[in-house]
Amino acid sequence: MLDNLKNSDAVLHKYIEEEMERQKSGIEMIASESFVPMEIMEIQGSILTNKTMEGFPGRRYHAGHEAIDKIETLGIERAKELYGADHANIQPHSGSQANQSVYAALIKPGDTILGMKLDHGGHLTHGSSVNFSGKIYNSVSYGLNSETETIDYDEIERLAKMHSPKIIIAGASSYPRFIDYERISKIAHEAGAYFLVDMAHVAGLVAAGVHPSPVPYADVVTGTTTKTLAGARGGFILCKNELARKIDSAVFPGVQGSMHMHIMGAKAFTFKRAGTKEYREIMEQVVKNAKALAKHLEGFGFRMVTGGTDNHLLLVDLRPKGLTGKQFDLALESAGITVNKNMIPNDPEKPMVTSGVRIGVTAMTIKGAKEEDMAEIAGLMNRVAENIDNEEAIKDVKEEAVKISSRFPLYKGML
Ligand code: DSN
Repeated sequence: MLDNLKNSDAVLHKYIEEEMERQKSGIEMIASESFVPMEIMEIQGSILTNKTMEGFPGRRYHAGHEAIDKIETLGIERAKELYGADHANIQPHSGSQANQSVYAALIKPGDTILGMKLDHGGHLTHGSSVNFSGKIYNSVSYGLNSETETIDYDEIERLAKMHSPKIIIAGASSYPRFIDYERISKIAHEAGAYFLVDMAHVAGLVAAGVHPSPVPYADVVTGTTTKTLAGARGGFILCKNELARKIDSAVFPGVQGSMHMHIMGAKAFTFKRAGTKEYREIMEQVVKNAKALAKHLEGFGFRMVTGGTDNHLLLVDLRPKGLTGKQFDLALESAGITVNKNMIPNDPEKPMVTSGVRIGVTAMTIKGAKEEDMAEIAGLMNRVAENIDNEEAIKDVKEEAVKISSRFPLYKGML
């Protein structure tokens, strides 16, 4: 791998090797990460990267589009079939640009949007004040019920009546439960708002049928092919036929210029793979593993926000263990286990400290980990929590983590 680079840029090659070593030997549990199949790396590293193309199949601005049109059409048709959607746009470079395009298509600067608070599990692009979505639009936010720690649907209804938003957004980056799309859809439509679901985190689970689909209820659904879909690094948009032209022209020329053809090819493959039995079984195992990890961590005295999980991630309250997210995330990293510190609902700590961590199981499940491996990983996490300042103990945990990881080779033949 990377033999040409090794000869022409040894410094960069070394850094990539370092990262490969980390991915090989560590236990990866960042909830937005996964390991892609070799086909994705082949396509993303293919000659498709050489082609510049704008527009849509049949409406192009550059010559030489015959194969490109076929690839984009293939990806669109596969995305539509996988999710049962009327229309798909697979050009967005990321989930954020997909969301930006939806706002550009449906509303005007200054209009009101209603999304989930970032510190309750939402996303930057759902109206955060530090993001374009909170600067260009008038952003109102809903949160979680303080007792159940699940989405406060009554609050969404109250805020929708009070503020008459033009778009209501559902979807989250650190919410471990199913979302009642049907209920929010009713609230949105009664308020005269569009209903946008950003399913980036759960797109793979939805494709596999192990998570409810928002497609029947939402006017527009955005997603990424990156996270649980475990494929190309980019975004996509699904919508009803009547919004198709608005969405397409918001993506191009509204928000983006030329497409990333190597990524688009990889998206076409991602949507095909996500329809297979093999992929469905991996997603089923993802959910089993997340539930198993939650149960074992609870056994060690960690508190699961919402009491557990329905999807690929856990949000863990570390206060019963006397730790902050920052302390635990750093100590776990030293022990070869990668998670991220994360705000929990009504977190007393600052965002750079936090009282929690978010743990995802997609990446390790794709490598082949099962429930019994989750039990071992929970045990290692607890040893780190109990020995937070003990370098020797953390070194011992790292040795165990490397042993677990070595049972699940990253890519056959590459390592
Ligand atoms: N939203 C970020 C995350 O969930 O980690 C990146 O997708």
